[in-house]
Amino acid sequence: MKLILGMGLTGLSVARFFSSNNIAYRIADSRLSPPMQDICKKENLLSDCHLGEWKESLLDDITEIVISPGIAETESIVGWARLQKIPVISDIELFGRYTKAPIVGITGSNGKSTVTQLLGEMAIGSGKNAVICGNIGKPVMESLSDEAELYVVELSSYQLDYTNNLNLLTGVVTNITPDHLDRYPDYDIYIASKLNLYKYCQYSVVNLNESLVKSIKGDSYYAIEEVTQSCEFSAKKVGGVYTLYQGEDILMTSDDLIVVGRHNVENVLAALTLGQQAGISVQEMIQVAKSFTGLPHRLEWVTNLSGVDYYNDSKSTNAISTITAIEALSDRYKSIILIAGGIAKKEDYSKLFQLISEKIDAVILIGESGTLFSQQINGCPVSIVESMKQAVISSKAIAKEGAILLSPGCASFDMFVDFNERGEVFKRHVFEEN
Ligand code: UMA
Ligand code: ADP
Repeated sequence: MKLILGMGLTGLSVARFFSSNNIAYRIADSRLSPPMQDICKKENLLSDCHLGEWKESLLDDITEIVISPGIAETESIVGWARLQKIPVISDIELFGRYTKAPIVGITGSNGKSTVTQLLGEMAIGSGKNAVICGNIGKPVMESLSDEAELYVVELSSYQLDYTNNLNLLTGVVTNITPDHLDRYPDYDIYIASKLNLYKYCQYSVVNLNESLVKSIKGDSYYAIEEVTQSCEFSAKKVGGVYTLYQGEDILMTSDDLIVVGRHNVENVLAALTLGQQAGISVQEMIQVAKSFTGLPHRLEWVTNLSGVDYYNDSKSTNAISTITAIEALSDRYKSIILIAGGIAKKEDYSKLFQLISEKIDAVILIGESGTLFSQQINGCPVSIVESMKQAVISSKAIAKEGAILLSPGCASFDMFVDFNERGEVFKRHVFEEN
């Protein structure tokens, strides 16, 4: 019998799959009211179910465990399973056993969802029946389809940690910077977790701008500026505009893109390089890249009110993504007001604070990290407010031109359900607080 650990999106998708394929399973969650309990109950998926504190007896008669990515290796149930030598796998490994179409895997500290969505849209635009799934929010076990011609899968390090077997046609680690350090004993283990992706790739795609990745022997490379002969796709910046190349041939410039910033040029190069390995026509990929509007909450342009542009970058949950957002916008605007804060990650924010002092006109802080951040930011006015509404009102009162940027650099759970809600609340107040 199988054991499903976790009754969130992953657990529900695996239970549905086992149930419809007559595979016997037990499902357990260490919370008493897990998020998907009601749906599981309605769909009669709970005939062998345990809620609350883990018990070793959950492992009786179990031959394999499919674990949800949010459950850490340090949980007692994982320890007991290891001692009893019961295999523990991710939904990704399970998915790999049932797929008939090639899989492209995308991981990295930032840019995973953007590259996954863009490549998926490129594949669909070229006429392939492509399925976009994984950590992006659509569990892989709900995405299996006999008609699929390509799976474009976002992979988190948590999912990779419980994956031992997987066949990827191609894959990329977009970049590696400190993140999730509450879950990993140290940064090196997090790095190794990300790089594991390449073990599974038939054709490895490597970003030569990434110092922690570029030593990997790739089959195809991309880079901005650090162009070598081996780079299939590349970009060079002249006078504030990036020109994108395939070999020596010019493909387009950053002015042709709707998404902004160097990081998005990098994301386009990643998608082009993966797409070429997956057999998608470059011309068709370029057409899609030019009309790609990006995902909501990732440096999303919201509106212009009284000459001020508003950007929602709520998905920024670490220092480097806020640094990226500030750098992208400071190419365009002389004045930027930043709304930041939330639950700070276990990482060094000093580079972000330095950049704030150089490029930001004023900072409005929200959330748990407010006081700590305010003590460390120098060189520009800082205020702490109680709510997103207040943050929007305060930023509007200061901004006379330029941009107001929500880019928290922190997790959202102190004030919001998730980054989606944080971004939606921001946008609502932008339009309401006039
Ligand atoms: N649980 C326990 N005990 C624990 C921890 C969790 O029982 O010690 C239970 C919870 O009570 C809950 C279930 O496990 O019922 C939740 O499982 P989960 O946290 O793994 O979340 P899912 O709902 O299954 O969603 C997961 C991903 N979540 C995480 O990795 C934390 C989703 O990524 C992903 O979209 C989804 O699978 C589909 O593949 C979210 C995420 O935040 C968006 N990912 C991280 C990120 O992007 O940085 C990695
Ligand atoms: P992920 O899925 O890895 O979290 P997203 O595409 O959702 O990545 O973007 C998360 C945050 O990182 C957003 O704030 C976004 O603007 C920023 N970002 C996107 N691509 C990159 C990149 N290549 N490098 C650095 N930051 C990026």
